[in-house]
Amino acid sequence: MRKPLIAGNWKMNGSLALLDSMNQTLSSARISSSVDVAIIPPFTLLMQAGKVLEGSGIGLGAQTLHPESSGAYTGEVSASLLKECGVSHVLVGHSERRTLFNEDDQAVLVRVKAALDAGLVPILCVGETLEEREADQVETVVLGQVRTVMDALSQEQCSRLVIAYEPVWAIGTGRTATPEQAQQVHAMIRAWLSDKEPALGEGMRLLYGGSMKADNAADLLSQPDIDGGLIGGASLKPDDFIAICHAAG
Ligand code: 3PY
Repeated sequence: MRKPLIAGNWKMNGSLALLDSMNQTLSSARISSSVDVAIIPPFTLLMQAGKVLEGSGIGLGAQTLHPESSGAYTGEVSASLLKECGVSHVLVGHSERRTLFNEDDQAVLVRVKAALDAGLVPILCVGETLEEREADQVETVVLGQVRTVMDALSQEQCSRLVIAYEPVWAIGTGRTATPEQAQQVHAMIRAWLSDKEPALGEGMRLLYGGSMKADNAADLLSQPDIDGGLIGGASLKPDDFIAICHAAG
């Protein structure tokens, strides 16, 4: 059985005040122990988040990392610096990083490797644009993104990854994939993983991301190959985020 993971990607949003209210809401929410929960705030909140969440069982994620462990990379943050804040997870290859910051598959791969080397759990984000979907290229694009990373890793490394399928056309647009559309792509990714190694297909958590909200979470999460969610806007509203966590468990 795969334990669902609900992770809230705050993007360039949030504040110390939101961190406090999220922490209070999460700690009084009685979230089932059968669900893993993580919040992914901006870099500047990580140190404080690490302190506030210590011992709570809530995971802490970062939104990206630099592949080198240290050096003259003004403005960048390495895996070891993230770990000092108490970070356990890191997003890699979010579509906003791929498009706005020109991170191609190779840039994604080196970041996944750096995260794994440091003992962080990379959440590898993959997904197609609307044009690619309309041109019938979902399989080529999504499996291409998965393959570039997975084929360059050992089986043990692959087993430490989480994959998030986030159709680009559903990110920040309010449009959501239907449960059937999402399930279809998740099943395709899982079939590819199983083909590579049955235990990988069986064990890997595949999250859905792209406008998952309190009112559509239950339907998406009830799909057999959807093992959680990477939540955008709704993760900034403590009550909505908790409702999604409850829907997962
Ligand atoms: C969204 O739902 O908008 C996301 O990008 C989650 O990462």
